[in-house]
Amino acid sequence: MAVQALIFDVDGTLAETEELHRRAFNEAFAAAGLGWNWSRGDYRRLLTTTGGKERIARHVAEIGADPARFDIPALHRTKTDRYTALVQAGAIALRPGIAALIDRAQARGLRLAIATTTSRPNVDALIAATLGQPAARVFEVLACGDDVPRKKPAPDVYLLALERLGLPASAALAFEDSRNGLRAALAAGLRCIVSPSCYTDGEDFSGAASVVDEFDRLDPGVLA
Ligand code: XBP
Ligand code: MG
Repeated sequence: MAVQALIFDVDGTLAETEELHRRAFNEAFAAAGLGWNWSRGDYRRLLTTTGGKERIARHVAEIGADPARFDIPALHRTKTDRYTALVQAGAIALRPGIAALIDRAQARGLRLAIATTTSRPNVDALIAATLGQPAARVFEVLACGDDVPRKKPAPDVYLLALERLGLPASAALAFEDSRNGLRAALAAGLRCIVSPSCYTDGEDFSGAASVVDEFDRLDPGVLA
């Protein structure tokens, strides 16, 4: 079936956002007086747990602390506020080829969707800061982390995006940066193009329709 919709992951795919997330986590931890500071090495390991709240909970378990001592949702709200402020201050740009790919898709009348583990405010801030318009005006469907019971690598967020598009998986193409994201897309029955990001290079992308260094290196026929 011809491609009718493109479904994009956000973090690491639309933009190299994870360093900014890491900075926002550390600023939230400092503001709470927790003395935690995630290094790049810590974060690469913790990123295999998708979802910021789940990632904090994993850290609490790893340091052997009592989870009851922490208000993780409140800590994550502080982090999200810091992250969106950093994005709104212009700290991030789209990855090479992403804006052109969105333009090409729109010119061809393809429908656009988001399927992400991140929080909705983060998507709104990123698209407003990089494309200068509300995310809901660029993407017909926005399926985000808290919209589904199970985060990636579970297929839930991609299945929700397909349901809201009213399309079968065979009519859409997914774009991802991580093995967890690829697994989620494949489990939803989607073909998936992968471009590794700074925290996912070296992961196993078996099953990807193709793996490219950057999305500006895509075969023009990929939207056929
Ligand atoms: C990547 C994630 C998110 C972000 C942090 O999402 O796993 O958890 O790291 O965002 P994507 P939150 O599916 O877009 O690659 O703190 O809002 O979870
Ligand atoms: Mg990602």
